[in-house]
Parts: sequence; C-alpha cells; structure tokens
Amino acid sequence: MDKIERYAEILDSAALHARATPQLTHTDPDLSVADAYLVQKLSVDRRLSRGERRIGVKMGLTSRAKMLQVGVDEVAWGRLTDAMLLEEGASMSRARFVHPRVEPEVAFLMKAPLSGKVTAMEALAAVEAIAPAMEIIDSRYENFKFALSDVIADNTSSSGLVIGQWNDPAKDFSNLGVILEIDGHVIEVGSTAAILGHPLRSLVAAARLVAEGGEEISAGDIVMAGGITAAPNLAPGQTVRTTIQGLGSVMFQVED
Ligand code: OOG
Ligand code: MG
Repeated sequence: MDKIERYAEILDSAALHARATPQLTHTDPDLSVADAYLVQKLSVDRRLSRGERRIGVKMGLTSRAKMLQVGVDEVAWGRLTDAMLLEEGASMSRARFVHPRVEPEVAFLMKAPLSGKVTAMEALAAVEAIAPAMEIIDSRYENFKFALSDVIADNTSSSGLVIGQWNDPAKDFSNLGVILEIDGHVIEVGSTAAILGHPLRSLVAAARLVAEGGEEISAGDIVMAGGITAAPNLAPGQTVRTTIQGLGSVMFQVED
C-alpha cells in the first residue's frame, strides 16, 4: 500500500470511529498540498464505496477569523457527502465526533456547472439559491491542530452541515449581518463580507480549485462558502442557531 492510501485509511478510520490521530506532518513534514488532496480524494472515496453520496463541496479558511483561529492562512476545499447533512432543527450526536466545532456559513445551491476560471458574474449566474447554513467541523487530528497539508488530507475537517431556507440569489448578500447563538446567548457576530470580502469570491475560488483537482461543481451541488467567525466548541445539551440578516435562521441541537 502506498503512503497516500495508507494516510487515507488512517483518516477515514479516525472519522469513522471518532478517534483522534497524530498529524501526518509530524512524521511526514514534506507532505505536499498536491499529495494531501490525493489523500482527501481517496479517503472520501472510501466513504462513497460504503454507500455515501457526493452532494457538493465546501470551502475552508476563507475568512480572517478562521485563519487566525487555526493558524493556516490559505483557502482550501473539501468534499461533502449526504451522510454529513443534518436536517434543519435536528439533533446531532456528540459521541460521533472527536471534538466538534460549529461555524456560521452561507450555502449556495447550484443550477448549472461551474469549472475553472470564472468571473463573479458567471458564478452568480450558476446559483439557484443561497441559504444561511452552519458547518460542523471536526478535525481528526489530536488537539484540533494541523498544518495546511494535514487539514487538506483530512477533508478540511468537514463532518456535518445544516442548511436553512433557500433564498433568491438576486438579493445583495455581500454584507449581511450574522449572529451565532448558543442557548440563546450571542457567541459570535460577523458579516457575510468576512468571506473573502464577498461570498461569491469563495464560489469563484471553489470553481478554480475544484477544477485543479480534476473535478467540477455540478448542477444540484451544494457549495459551502466558508466560516464567517471563529468556530466555538460544541457540547451536549446545546441549541445552536445562526441568523443571517434577510436570509433567515438555521438551528440544530447537540445531544450525547
Ligand atoms: C479547517 C476547516 C475550515 C472554514 O469554513 O473555514 C473551514 C478547520 O478549521 O478545522 O471549514
Ligand atoms: Mg467551514
């Protein structure tokens, strides 16, 4: 088995059993970003071969708040499957995760494919709808610590997503107020502008990066634009809600 396959198996199994694993770069400091994306693809392929279905892609590290929180300052993308999707208002089981955190995000629903170098106008024309959303991230690495190649190999920590109501993308969503509440307390506030200045820029970057990986964003795909604020830890018993000005709100609960 070559090292790419071995790493993919380690990360897939860490996610499956909710057990943290040491950073790959601790023993392989030269692990390249290109190889890390191969590990990500193979590890998600393992999920697909167990019956999970691809539903889209996510962007990560598209805001300064996130870059500062984890100490990695380059945008990266990951793959989403149907097993990660949580119904709006539903409960997630804390036990299925290593050390989950939540981030307020914007989700795009695509009505046309998008691939390679596109303009913001072209990206917008391919969007069917936008929604307030949250991503549950759960690094498979010990202490939630990683370098760029580690986090890319680990499918950019993706482990869950919740999507609120879909809105017409014709409305201006460049700078909408965002509030993340846990149990009714405001934990983080921000603006959709935190996502690369405009969430559409994240979609433009997604089209390019996904194409570099030999794939494309397809009609029907969900694209998560990236966390708007720092991501707080989740604990059993919490009710978590994100509200985006003019787009509505989205919530879920955490159980044991
Ligand atoms: C990396 C994933 C970051 C985002 O939205 O910025 C991410 C992490 O923080 O674990 O999903
Ligand atoms: Mg995210």
